[in-house]
Amino acid sequence: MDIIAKLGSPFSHADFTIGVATSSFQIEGDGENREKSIWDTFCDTPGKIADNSNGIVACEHVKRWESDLDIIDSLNVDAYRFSISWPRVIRQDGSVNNDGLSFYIALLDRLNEKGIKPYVTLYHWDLPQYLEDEGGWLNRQTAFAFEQYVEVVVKAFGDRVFSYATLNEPFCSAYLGYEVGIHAPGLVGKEFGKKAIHHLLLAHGLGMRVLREHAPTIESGIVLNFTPFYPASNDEKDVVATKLAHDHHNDWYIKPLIHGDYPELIDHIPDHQKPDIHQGDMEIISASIDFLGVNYYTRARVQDNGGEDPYQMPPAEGTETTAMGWEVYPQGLTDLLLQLHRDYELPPIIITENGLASDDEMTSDGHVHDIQRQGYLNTHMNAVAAAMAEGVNITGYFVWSLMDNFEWALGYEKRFGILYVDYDTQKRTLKDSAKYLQTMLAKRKALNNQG
Ligand code: IFM
Repeated sequence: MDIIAKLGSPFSHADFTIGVATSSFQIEGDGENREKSIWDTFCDTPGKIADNSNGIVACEHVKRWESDLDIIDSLNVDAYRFSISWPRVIRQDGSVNNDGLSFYIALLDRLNEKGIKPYVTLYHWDLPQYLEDEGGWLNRQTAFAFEQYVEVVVKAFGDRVFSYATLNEPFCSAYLGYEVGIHAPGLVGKEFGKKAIHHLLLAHGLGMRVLREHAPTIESGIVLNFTPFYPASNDEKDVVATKLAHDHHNDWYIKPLIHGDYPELIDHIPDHQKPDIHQGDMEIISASIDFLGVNYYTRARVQDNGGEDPYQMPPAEGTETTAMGWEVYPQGLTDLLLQLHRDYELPPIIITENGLASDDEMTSDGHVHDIQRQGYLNTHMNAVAAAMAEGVNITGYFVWSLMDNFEWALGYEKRFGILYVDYDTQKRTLKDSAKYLQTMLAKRKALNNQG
């Protein structure tokens, strides 16, 4: 039975928010009318993007936003989560790009007219290149530049926004971008990741201060991605390695926000890898948030590796995987939510991203039968409901993604959308998963109108 339509399921209640999500660089295009971001530079660097593509055109969302919003409306969702492009709003000389702001204001106004709640993310990885030229997230000043940018945006948007997230997945910005280098700006070195994350978290805290001052009635928080880790065997070494992976990849990001300190591990990492923590930083970072956004895709198994890199994560074998090679493991989402609930006293949780990439193809009669995605969404919504039944306070669920888009270092080869995008014509087609969601949400509306 489909979770949304099931009577008594938390997903059937009108006050549980169900939405779809995107981000600026991945869909907007219109690259000529904004400053360059670190992703433009990364795309221009040979060998960084699998299909040598870039975000200059992407899904032409800036051009097509009105028809895109009509499609969102037709899906019967409660909310649309999208991000603001910092380089579209603040120019290199520090002046405000009013055309950029106007684009978002028109989008927000239309969403409100349609009764779709706008969930705005202020930073989804597209740092202005002019800030990277000054050191990017390795430069403490970038956090203060973020604070100023947030003030401009929040004042301009007024009460049009339902929910603000400061950052999306700072793990990816810091670790993938500044430690292993597979994301922009592409730096490699253990000495960078933890310094970058400290400045990102500081930016979050400073951004929260601005939000509290200028948007005190709008719910505000942050979005983190998590991977639940499981030992690859019962061997004590694998169990220890699993805890280490959890500390590095999960706790390093949430503990400072909730407890105001980094995991104990910080005492054991070499000095040159440690973040530069100033007095008062941890108080700023750990100021209260109204919600925690949780992004979940898959789990990982961990094996002790003996050497300098103390653990490794063998690829999934013999289980269902997605086009990303990620294991389909809905139980991991329940386990993760229960673990977070046990380990921290948290504000309400919103599942801000969940979904999968599949090798979708359009049939000759114009359909996209993305069966795996339908199953994935249903089992993962059930996994959320299972955690709620155990007492975890979860108030919403967003599908990643509304439409196929630029999947970062993998370019346009991986399709995460519930809308199929033909990149030659920019035509959007509802995949079967979108129709499935649309029908379920229509039933839900009917159910709630009866009640
Ligand atoms: O496409 C990304 C998104 O930008 C951030 N979260 C994970 C998604 C899938 O990789």
